[in-house]
This record gives sequence, structure tokens and C-alpha cells, in this order.
Amino acid sequence: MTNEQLIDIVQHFRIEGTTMSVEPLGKGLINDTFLVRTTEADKPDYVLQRINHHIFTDVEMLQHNIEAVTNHLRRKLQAEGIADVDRRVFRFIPTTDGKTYYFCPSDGKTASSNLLFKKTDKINLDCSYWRMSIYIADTITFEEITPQSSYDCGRAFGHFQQQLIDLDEPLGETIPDFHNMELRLSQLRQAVTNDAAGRLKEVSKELQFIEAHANEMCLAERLHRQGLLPKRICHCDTKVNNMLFDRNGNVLCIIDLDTVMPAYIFSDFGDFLRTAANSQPEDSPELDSIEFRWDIFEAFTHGYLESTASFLTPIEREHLPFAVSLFPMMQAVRFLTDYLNGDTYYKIQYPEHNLVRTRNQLRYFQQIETFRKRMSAFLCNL
Ligand code: GN1
Ligand code: MG
Repeated sequence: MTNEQLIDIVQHFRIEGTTMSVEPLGKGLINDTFLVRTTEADKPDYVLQRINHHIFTDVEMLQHNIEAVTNHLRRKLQAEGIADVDRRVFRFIPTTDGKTYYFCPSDGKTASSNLLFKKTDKINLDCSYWRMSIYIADTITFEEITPQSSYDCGRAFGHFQQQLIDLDEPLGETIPDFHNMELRLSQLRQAVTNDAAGRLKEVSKELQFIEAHANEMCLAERLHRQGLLPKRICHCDTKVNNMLFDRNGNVLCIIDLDTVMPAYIFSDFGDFLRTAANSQPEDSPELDSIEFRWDIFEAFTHGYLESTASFLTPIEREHLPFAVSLFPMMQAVRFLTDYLNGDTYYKIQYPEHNLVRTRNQLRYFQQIETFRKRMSAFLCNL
């Protein structure tokens, strides 16, 4: 997209100030994010995002979820008398016609009416959905984790779940069965059957390893069916870089709320440690350097249990080590599925990227398994 096209998109939102520049922001694998700077020093800058509607197919539901959640959190902050509410929970900028997102029938070419296209219109691949929020200035994000930031994230993500316990408004699943392991395995098996990219012959070892653990990894779904495991409102993308800190290193605000939805609390616990406690990035090919960072696990668990004590059931608590194993395995299944499908979901930088990611996650899973007993003992003694 050209800069003019982006600036044109910006014109559809009720922003204050004059657009000075639009530049790429962040490293997400799914949406495209831009920072919109305004000329005036006393006006805010903004975050402009193109929603990946091939992944989030129900944009209406997506935006409704985020609005319901942020409004609820804002009301709580206001009731607590917090002064800088707009730095602690983000706010959508409405479009000129008062909506939370702008529909553009085809990239860069704006149209007078968006009624010509249904939101589920799969034929028009070029249409796009945009939204804007205030850019929270003077913040820090971390790509690297420390025990301190791990503890802070544990507390903050746990607090997020706790604050949303009394949200009355029902939320939808913006990606249905997003963290459902049974579904992820069936998608992998389908990809194996299709072998769309002709890569099946390269991955027999990985498939064998996954299948050997498949049944055990579907425990959460079984517990849920037995009525033993509830769904609660979770963030479902708990990474340290989805947490904004102020200049003094204090937690300000949780971002990237697209996947906020009803899920098992394992999602937020397990997915955080999937990235944070892996001594290597998720796409590192240095398999022998992959270690499970116990210090990060310990710190995160302390923080998380502090803020979730009021609602966590014994079954949820006792299965937290299972969640730590589950998420690298689920992610391996997802990366491998995408590799077999010919890289249609995750952005890649080179052809084997998804295979490298898969191998990384499987090695990490193996490392975690050696800590399972120690994790359970640690939880018992807390
Ligand atoms: C995607 O775009 P990003 O990095 O926030 C994915 C996560 C995966 C992650 C793997 C909606 O998240 O579930 O864990 O990539 N998000 C979606 O890097 O599928
Ligand atoms: Mg994300």
C-alpha cells in the first residue's frame, strides 16, 4: 500500500490533528499495524491497523468483544479512581460514520458505501477492515523477558482474567475453538491427507512424535466435557510484548485484544510460558540451545497465582504444568499444519520457516516434559 492510500484510510476516522506520517509498527504475524503521527505536539498519535479478516472472519464480533472488554475495564479503573485511564486501557477512535472500524471495499480505493459487500464476502479478497486507537506514548515493551517482568506479566494477565470474571455481556469466540487441541490435531490430519504442498515426506518424524502425545494433550477438552473445566474470558495471546510498561518499568496496559474470548485459563498461563520460558525465540533453528527457563516459570507462576487466587478452582490450578506442555505442542501442530498446507496462515521469511518453528516447539516440549514433576511439586508447596 502506498502512503497516500494509508493517509486516505486515516481520513475516515475522527482523529484530532493533522496526519504527518504513517509508518509500520510492531512485529505481529497476523494484522498489519501502523503508527500515525500527527503534526501538532498537543494532539495524540494513533495506531492504525488492518484487521486480517481471513483469520478474524467476523469483524463485527471481534470489535464487539474488544469494546465490551475495554469498556468494562475502563469502568473498573474509573471506580478505583485511577487518573490515567487512557494509558491503561485503549480506546477505539470512531469512524466518521460512528463505527469502530472502517470497511474499505478494495485496498486503497475507498467507496461511498460499504453496503455493497457483505463482511463474509470471500470473493472480494482485496477488501479490508481498518480500525484506529490512540497510541499510548512513553511506553516500553520488552522482547526479552526477565524474572521481574515475568512476575509482572503473571500478575497482570491474571488480574485481567480476574477483572473480567463479572463481565455480563457474552463474548463470542473470534476464532472458533482457537485453542482446542482436538480441533488442531484434526486440522493437522486433514493437512496430512491433502499434502497440498507436497511436503509430507519431509515431516514423518515430527508427525510420529506428535501422534505419540496426541491423546494425552487433549485432556482439557475431556475435562471440559466432564463439566470439570470452565471457560473464562482469557486474553489468548499472552506474550511479554503484548504488555505495555511505563518508563519506570511498571505495567500499564495489555494490548492485542483480538483473541480475547472464552477459553480455558490454560491458554493464558501456557501460552505465555511457551514464548517467555523458552531460552530461544520460537523460530530459532539452534535446537540444542533450547532450554526451559525455570526462573521465568517460577516468577510468572507467583504473579499469576497472586491475582487469580479468588477464582481458580483446584482442577485449574493443579493442571497448570499440563498447560505449560500443551501450548508448545499445540503451536507445533499449528506450524506443521501450515507448513503442509503451503504456508497460508503465518507470515514466513523463508520456505522452511514453519518447519523450523515446528522443530523448535517440539524440542522445547521435550525440555518441558523433564520439568513436569518439579512444576507440580512447586505448585503444591506454594
Ligand atoms: C500469532 O500475530 P501474533 O504473533 O500475535 C497467532 C498466535 C500464535 C503466534 C505464533 C490469531 O500471533 O496464536 O501463537 O502467532 N495468532 C493468531 O507466533 O493465530
Ligand atoms: Mg497477537
